[in-house]
Amino acid sequence: MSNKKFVEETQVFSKDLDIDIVKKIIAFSELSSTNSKAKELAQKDEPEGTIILSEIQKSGRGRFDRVWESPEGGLYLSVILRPICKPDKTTLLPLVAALSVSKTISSICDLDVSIKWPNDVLINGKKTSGILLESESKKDGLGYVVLGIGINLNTDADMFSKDFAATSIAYELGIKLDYYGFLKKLLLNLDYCYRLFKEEKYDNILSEWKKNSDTIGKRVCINMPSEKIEGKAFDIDSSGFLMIETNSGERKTVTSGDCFYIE
Ligand code: BT5
Repeated sequence: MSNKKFVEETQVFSKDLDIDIVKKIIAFSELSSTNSKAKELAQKDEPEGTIILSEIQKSGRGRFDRVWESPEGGLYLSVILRPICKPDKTTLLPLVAALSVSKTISSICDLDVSIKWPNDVLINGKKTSGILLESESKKDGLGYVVLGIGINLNTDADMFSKDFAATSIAYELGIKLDYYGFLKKLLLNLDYCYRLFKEEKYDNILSEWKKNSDTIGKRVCINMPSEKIEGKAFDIDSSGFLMIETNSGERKTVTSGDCFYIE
């Protein structure tokens, strides 16, 4: 797929798509970042359900302003959401996205798929997908959330730099997958998981997340900008934060950071 063809094919794909969460898909052959474009549009009152899709990204972003490598073959999208919920519940939205990705991959193959807290989706222990949530709240509480999802779908494994353990679904499976077939399944899962969120079925989200994750029960090291915590991950709380029992038996709740398994 390249350039104009991608935009046209996406228009054809989205024409008869009947999925609640998808109000409109705006496709680009190239963007700096789908999250940046989605934020720009959200600030101009673009409604919930607008999805920005790009064939490649020139400056894809991860958390803490890190780079998300976004070559051809990957799936890069950002969804504009305007959730009506208590602000402290928006921390569950990255889990909603990771759960949707994990369910989608698991539904099409028999690979070892797992979510590593907070929202990395791994295949055979290597990172295949990442989630970036960016939001703006207003005094009246009605802001926006941009949920960015990057998935290494058909990306050639040699496209990634060697500094981190990445893989793609196609590499692990040994075959390339139909881009739009996968996208449709992903949007259906996102629709299902976001509906749970809108219906305040937070416990269902948390329990499904736990079923799809292998972090709980593991010994972990969490790197945060100002400190490092080591211990056993024993649960996630109602906000999706990781609960850890440190080596000295102290219980701590971690809101964000990078998680490494140490066993
Ligand atoms: C993430 O950040 O994992 C969030 C990535 C979100 C990307 C999507 S794509 C659509 C939307 N538009 C954007 O601009 N972003 C979102 P984080 O947990 O900080 O992980 C970043 C780290 O993952 C990097 O520092 C690398 O170590 C590694 N990495 C970078 N590119 C990767 C890739 N394609 N596959 C696997 N790992 C990667």
